Amino acid sequence: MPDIPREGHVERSLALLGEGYSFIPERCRRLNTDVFQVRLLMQNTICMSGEEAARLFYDETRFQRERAAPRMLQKTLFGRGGVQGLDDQAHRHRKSLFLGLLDERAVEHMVRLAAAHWRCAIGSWALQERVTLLPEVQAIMTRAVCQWAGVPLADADVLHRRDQLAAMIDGAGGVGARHWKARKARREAEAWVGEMIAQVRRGQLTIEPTCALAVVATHRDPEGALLDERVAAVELLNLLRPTVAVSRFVIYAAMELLAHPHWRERLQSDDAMLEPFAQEVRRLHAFFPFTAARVRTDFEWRGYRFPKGTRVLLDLYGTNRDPRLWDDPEQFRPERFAEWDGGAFNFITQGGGDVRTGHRCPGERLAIELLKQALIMLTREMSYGVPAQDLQMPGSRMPAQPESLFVISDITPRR
Ligand code: MYR
Repeated sequence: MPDIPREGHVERSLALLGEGYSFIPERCRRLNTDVFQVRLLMQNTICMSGEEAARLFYDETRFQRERAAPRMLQKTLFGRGGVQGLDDQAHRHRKSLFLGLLDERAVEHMVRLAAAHWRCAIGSWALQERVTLLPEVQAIMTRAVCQWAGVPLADADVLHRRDQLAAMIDGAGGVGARHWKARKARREAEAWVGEMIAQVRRGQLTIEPTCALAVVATHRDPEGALLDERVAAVELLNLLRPTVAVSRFVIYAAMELLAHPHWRERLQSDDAMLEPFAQEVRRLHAFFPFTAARVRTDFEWRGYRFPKGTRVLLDLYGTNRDPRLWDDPEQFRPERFAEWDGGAFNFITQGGGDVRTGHRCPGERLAIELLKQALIMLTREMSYGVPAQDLQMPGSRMPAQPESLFVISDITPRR
């Protein structure tokens, strides 16, 4: 049996951090393959890209999530004991907690809350010469998701909590100061929401029993036990943090509106194109570059052997730009979504497969709706200028962001 193509035996973690989003797709192109192996984080690691690779990756008889996430991501982005690292029945049970909380009504509710916070923010931006959009939108999302979740958040604390939630995302792909800031943010945020969970359980915090804070605090595992307080904190943060992460899609959307002014005009009145525009933003800007699993038992795929225990990375970013799946993949063309087949494995910004049973992100619909609503705000409810600034987004920077964080000026509410 041939060996999976390999790029030497030398440790490549620094190359991964240096090359960022292009690390997997560029090697697939160079080695002319959908699968290759490389040494990362001192372990032999299999990297895969493309629709068929995604289909394989989400086959739970072949892959598990336990011990899949690198430690640096556990300490920053994910925490320990959360839904991302569970398998089988334990995963399905925990996942049902998220699916129940993020149903259609919940999405509508969060979008309504976000709209109200957008309107307040636009009013206050009008009084300033310039504002930096990424942290501003992160503040809007922080307010909206905390209100939705029943998490008490005083006005005076909004920026502090926003910065903590944003740091866990920002530091996930960083080393040095960014990484340490993210670890500190996670420790502090877990303590913050952990204390709230304890208060709910002791009956010291009276909240709506259906809100996310109460539901997570009282959730029981399949054996009927309450979640460990720290694990409950990790899961509550799994609702708060990714909602704040949607702010990045908003910034990428603002950049695409700037690059394609005819779309700004079109979205002012064409409701039907909000979703295709949002989807095209998410396709091109999959800011979580890859996701990880481990081989559950030895198996063979395309004549290659996948040994049990090997870490496998699935290329989310490159699959979304695969020329076998997308015409002119580098072009921003929302119309392509009129013809998209809705495939579960060819557009995998937030994972692939079936959201109800597998590891696809349960907040994907929420992300799309929050992004559509942000597009309404940016195109219909305000006008603004974009002063000269450095809008470059180096592909080596994970998660991606424009250098300037997108500054806008001359903001006028239009409602
Ligand atoms: C969330 O779970 O909060 C949403 C996704 C956030 C994505 C953050 C992307 C970080 C880049 C990770 C690079 C990994 C390098 C080893």
